[in-house]
Amino acid sequence: MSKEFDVHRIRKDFPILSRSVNGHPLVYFDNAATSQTPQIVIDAIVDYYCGYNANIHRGVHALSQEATDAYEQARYKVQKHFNAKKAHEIIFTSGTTHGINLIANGFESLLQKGDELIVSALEHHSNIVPWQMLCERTGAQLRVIPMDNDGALIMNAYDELLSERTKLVFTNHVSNALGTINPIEEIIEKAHGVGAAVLIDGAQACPHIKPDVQALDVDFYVASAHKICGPTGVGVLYGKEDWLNKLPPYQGGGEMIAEVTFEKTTYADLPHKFEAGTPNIAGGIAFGVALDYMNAIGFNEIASYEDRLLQYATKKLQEIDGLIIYGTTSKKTAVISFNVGEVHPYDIGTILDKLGIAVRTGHHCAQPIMDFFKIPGTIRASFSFYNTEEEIDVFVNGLKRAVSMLS
Ligand code: C6P
Repeated sequence: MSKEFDVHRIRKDFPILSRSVNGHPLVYFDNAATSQTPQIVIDAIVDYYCGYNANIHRGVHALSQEATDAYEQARYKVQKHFNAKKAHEIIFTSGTTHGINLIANGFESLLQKGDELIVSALEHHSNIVPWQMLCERTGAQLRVIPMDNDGALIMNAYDELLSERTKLVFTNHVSNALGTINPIEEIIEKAHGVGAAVLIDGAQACPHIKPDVQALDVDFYVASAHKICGPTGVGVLYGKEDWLNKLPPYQGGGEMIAEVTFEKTTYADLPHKFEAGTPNIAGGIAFGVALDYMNAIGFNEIASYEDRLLQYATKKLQEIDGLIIYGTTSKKTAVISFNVGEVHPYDIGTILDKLGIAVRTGHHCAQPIMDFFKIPGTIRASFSFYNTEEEIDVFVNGLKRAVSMLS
């Protein structure tokens, strides 16, 4: 039975959506940068600090037990959401960037000169720079899967890059700058064919798609809670148990040890081996609540509603003279990156802001994509399930106004 998608009811869950900006009702189209937070998630954070704020895994007292239970319950929720086989394959991180750096650091001891790592041309800097740093330390080489003019990866070129020298392949599931959904099933299967491991950056996929890490057979999958209606400063690294056992810890400190003497330290079992220090306890608990919230709406319902917004906005934007959309594959999430004639994206973004409309302008931390299209940046409108067609009308009218002022 399909559930009714009532966007006006959903919007009431998000207190921020009723505010004004510069005298206009807020139109928030910067969801790819960070999503807004429903009251139920905000309440989970307040409840923690008001009711059972304590450090976890450490105290015998009641508050510590309650906080530990809630935090570990959140880990089960994340496990279930991503369909990980075991709860200890879920490592809480501070976000996608942290998860990628953790794995890049771990691979240092497994790589040698002449090994190759394959990255896609569609990456956010978070999934480029940590690997470049790793290559500098190990002498491994970074190879790049190119993209075409629609912003899709050229899979024949990927086939040619793969060899027995390939140790690791990493790509995003969805591009933040263009919205392209990458064929990660094929990428993973082919990488495994040459014995390479795969890390998928799910930062932009998880707001729209529910990934099944077992069905994907992916080795590592990373995401950030703040893009999935959760708080900032918390994220998830899923890793297959065998891989996580093979990799060394990332940071040393409290909680990640079994025994410490001045002569030798032994490490805790998973997941604690990768969770040194006091974590973002309220954040982890609230992340679990955010996943509950989104699952109650339903990811199929979210994806099909957002696709409707994408089609509506694309059609409306294409009516504007000189507007070029970057990222035109049929498989994309609700992200539209564009420019209008020679007008600088920043100038358009500034006028839209005066009208209460939030979009992102610039290179979106994906400079190689901008270099490919030979542009300094784009205007990026990214939609969420709580946006409406009426908001798209306001945005398109504002954009027309901005363009006529600037041309
Ligand atoms: N992209 C955007 O506006 P963190 O900052 O660690 O939560 O996420 C980093 C990151 C990694 N990969 C992808 C594909 C991303 O989109 C992001 C974050 C935001 O596009 C902020 S730069």
